[in-house]
Amino acid sequence: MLIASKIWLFALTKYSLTNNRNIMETASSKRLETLDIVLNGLMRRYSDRVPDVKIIINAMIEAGIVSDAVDIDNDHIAFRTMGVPQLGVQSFEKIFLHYGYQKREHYFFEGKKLDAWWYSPPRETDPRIFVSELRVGDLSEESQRIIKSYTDEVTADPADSLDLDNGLEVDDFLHKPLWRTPSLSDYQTLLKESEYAAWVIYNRYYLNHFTISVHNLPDGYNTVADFNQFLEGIGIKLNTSGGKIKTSPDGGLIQSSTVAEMIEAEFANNETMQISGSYVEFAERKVLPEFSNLPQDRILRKHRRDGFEAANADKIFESTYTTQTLR
Ligand code: OOG
Ligand code: NI
Repeated sequence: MLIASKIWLFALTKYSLTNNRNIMETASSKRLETLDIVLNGLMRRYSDRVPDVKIIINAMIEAGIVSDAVDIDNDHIAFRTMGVPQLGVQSFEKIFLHYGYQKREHYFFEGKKLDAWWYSPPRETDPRIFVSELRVGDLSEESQRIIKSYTDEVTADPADSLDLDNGLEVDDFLHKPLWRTPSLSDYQTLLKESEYAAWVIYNRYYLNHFTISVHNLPDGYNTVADFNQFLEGIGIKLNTSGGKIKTSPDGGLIQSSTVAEMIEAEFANNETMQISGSYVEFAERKVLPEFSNLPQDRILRKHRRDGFEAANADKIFESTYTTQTLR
């Protein structure tokens, strides 16, 4: 009797463990499906807004570098946020943490008054995410007053009332205004002190850039130096801040980016102006020294230099700055 009930208990435990695992697997695959909806929504609107995206992808297909856009590895995507208590990274990250992203290193940009973090993805095929935040409290009284006059319209952390399991709701949230349409004069005042502040007050959570991994492309295109040549050959204007090629001190992360495209911005009272929109980035991640003996066809993402580099990033931010766009 005792033995029989023990067997029963064993069977029952085994059954419920398997069952729990199934439930957990279903929950996480549901979240990944939602993540796909969110990422696809971001990429769709971004490529509509940034003509360079289609120009580059079409030229890559035409040159036989890839046979389809889906063959391009998206190294990372980036967002910008306003560092006020109810918004900023602490709010924004809730979305992607929910889908299984993990928060990694912090970076500090003293001159630009920014903090940033990067997030590693749940799957090898998903882009890393780089999210930065303006240190609003470090700006002048006037800029703080302008920014808060907009961000104070958001009275509670909007991520808390989002249904993160509803991909379309999240997609909508990422592309809807969080505050009233800014006035042109507020935009211009912010622009004088912080180009980043001006960018976020108008562009909000629009995707700031996506990044083509060049190291997996065929020979002749698989370094940033070579890929830059290809880009300039098709008429793409590259960010020159700190030089067209930005290399991390360890030599493992090499980056370049386009200069942001101008968009026709509609400000309050029907005033319009050409302002910076988004841009495209290119990254080459070298195989780490400890994996240098691996054959080429066995090299995965985890064998390459990961993360970001503050000194590279500092210059890449300037892809939307007037020092580059008006050059
Ligand atoms: C982000 C700039 C930094 C990188 O890969 O280091 C960056 C931005 O412009 O918001 O993208
Ligand atoms: Ni980037």
